[in-house]
Amino acid sequence: MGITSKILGQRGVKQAKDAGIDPARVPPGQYLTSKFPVLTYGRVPPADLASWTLSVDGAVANPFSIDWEEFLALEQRTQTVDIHCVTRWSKLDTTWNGVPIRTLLDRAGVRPEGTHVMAHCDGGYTTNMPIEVLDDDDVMVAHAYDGKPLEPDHGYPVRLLVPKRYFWKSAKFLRRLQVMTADQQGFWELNGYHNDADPFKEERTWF
Ligand SMILES: Nc1nc2c(c(=O)[nH]1)N[C@H]1C(S)=C(S)[C@@H](COP(=O)(O)O)O[C@H]1N2
Ligand SMILES: [Mo]
Repeated sequence: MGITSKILGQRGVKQAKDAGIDPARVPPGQYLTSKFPVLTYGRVPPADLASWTLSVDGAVANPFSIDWEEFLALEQRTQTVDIHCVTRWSKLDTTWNGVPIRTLLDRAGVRPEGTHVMAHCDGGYTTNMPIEVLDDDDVMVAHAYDGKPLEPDHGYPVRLLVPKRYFWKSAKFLRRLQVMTADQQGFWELNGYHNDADPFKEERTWF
């Protein structure tokens, strides 16, 4: 852990203690914020629900593509989770509505050789993760935050939500999940961010 992390890590822990929150919820080097900072590379892509589709393809038995109505007709869930950005802010108890990832993965039927996933977004952003990171209880494709549709800046109409990883893995403007038979790196992973991105292991960058 670097010196910056030591200082900032203490800040987050102190904030948690002062607020009566379990400091173990704050990963090393993070501070707590009640704001919701925006981090988008490039412009927010325009969204058109009439032509929008979400696809799951690649190493799956039943590749599919669903439109907005079909997406909303799937099993929905509400969950409250902590999120952690590599730029050092963490936000506790954020509440999201969306479709559990397992509903989508079960429908697609991931084949045994499917080991990794690339998330593709409107605007060209990508991010990768092992299938077992995606295939988790708390991962969802979210369309609402705090009971309201996602704001354009935060990924409207849908974003991936992967709470156990730094927030760059939570792809905004999500359009496609490509199941792959080997790992490939996404946008920030190619540009120096850590492939695994576990905030509690402080996997920020690979250099
Ligand atoms: N499509 C897309 N998704 C993205 C990004 C992006 O630039 N484009 N930025 C990532 C990064 S680096 C972070 S920290 C979070 C920020 O999400 P927020 O703007 O809702 O806080 O989105 C992630 N998902
Ligand atoms: Mo980020």
